Amino acid sequence: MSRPPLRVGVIGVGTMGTDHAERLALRTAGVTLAGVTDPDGGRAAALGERLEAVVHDDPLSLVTSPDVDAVVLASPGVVHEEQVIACLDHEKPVLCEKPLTMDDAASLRLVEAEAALGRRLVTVGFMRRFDPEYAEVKAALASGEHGRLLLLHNVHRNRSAPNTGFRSEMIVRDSLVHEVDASRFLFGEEVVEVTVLSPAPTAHAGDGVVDPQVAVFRMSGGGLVTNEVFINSQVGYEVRFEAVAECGSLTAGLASSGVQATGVGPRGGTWGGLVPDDYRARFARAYDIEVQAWADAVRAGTAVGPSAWDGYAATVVSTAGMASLASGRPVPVRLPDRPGLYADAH
Ligand code: ISE
Repeated sequence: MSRPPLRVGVIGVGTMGTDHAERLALRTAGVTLAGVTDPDGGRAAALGERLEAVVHDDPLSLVTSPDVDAVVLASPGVVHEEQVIACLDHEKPVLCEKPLTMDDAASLRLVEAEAALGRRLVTVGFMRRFDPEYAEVKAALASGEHGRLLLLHNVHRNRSAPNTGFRSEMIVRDSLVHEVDASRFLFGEEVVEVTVLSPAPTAHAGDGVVDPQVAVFRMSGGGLVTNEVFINSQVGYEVRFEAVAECGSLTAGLASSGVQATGVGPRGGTWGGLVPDDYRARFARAYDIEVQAWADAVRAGTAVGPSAWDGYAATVVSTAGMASLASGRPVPVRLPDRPGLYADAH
C-alpha cells in the first residue's frame, strides 16, 4: 500500500515562504500543502486561497494542528528558535530556512534539544548542498581523483540589498552563511578561523554599509577559502566557485566556458548565459531537489541534508565573522564536542 501524502505547513509566506508553498503545492511528489501562516494575515489568506491551503492565525496553531505532519519554516531568523522548539516539542519534522538562529547560544539550545530527543527532526535549508553542480563537485572531490582539496574560491553576488534597513552584519549572517556551509560541505571539515576584510565600499550600498566584503576561512585540515560577498553588485544573482585541488580544479556556477563578462553596459547581464535575477531562479533546481529529498526522507522516517549541528556551526562562524568585520582581525572559531546524533555531519 502506498504511503499517504505528507501534509506540510509553511510558517512565514514572504518571498521564500511563498516560493516553498508553491513548490510544495504544485511540484513536490507525495506532499500536500496543508496550511500556511504569516504575521501578515492578508498575505497568508490570499496565498491560502490561491493554493487551497488552510490559513492558521499563528505558528503554534499550525504546528499543533493534527492535519499538519511536517513544517517548513521561512519566517525571519529571530523567531526560529521558538518555532523550531515548538516543532521538536510536538515531534514534527521541520525544514528550517537559514540561518538556524541569530546567535550561538540559541542554535546550541536547538542542537541540545534535538539531541535529547535522540532523533533528527531538523533540516537546515542550506539548499546549495542539493544543487547538482555542488553535489557533483563534492562527489568528485570525495572520489580522490583530484587529490586533496587545497583552496576554495567562492563568489556570491546579489543585485541589490533586499530592504532599506540593511546593515553590514547581515552580509555575514544572511549571505556569507551560505559560503560557511558550502565550505564545510565541500571540505568535510570545520572552519577554525575567519577574517573579514573590505575594500572602500561601493557607492550603491546604503550609508555606512560595508559592501563588498572578502572573508577568508581557515579550515581544520589546513585548507583556505576566499569568499567575495557583494550584495549591491547592480548586475544580478551570481553564485559560483572554483575548488582547487592537488591535481586540478573544479568550477561550478558558470553556464558555459570561454570569456565571461558581467556588467551593466552593452553586455549587461550576460556571461555566456543569462545572469539570473535572484536566488529563486539560480537555485530553483536545488530548492526543488532539497524539498523533495526532505519530504521523501520524512515520509520514510529518516532525515536528510544539513542538520541542526550544521546550522549551529554556521551560526558560530557567522558570529566570529561579525567580530572580525568589526576588528579587521582574524577571529578563531571554537566548537564544543558534537553530540553523537551528529557524528556523520558535514
Ligand atoms: C538571502 O537570504 C539568501 O539566502 C540568498 O541566497 C542570498 O544570496 C542573499 O544574500 C540572502 O539575503
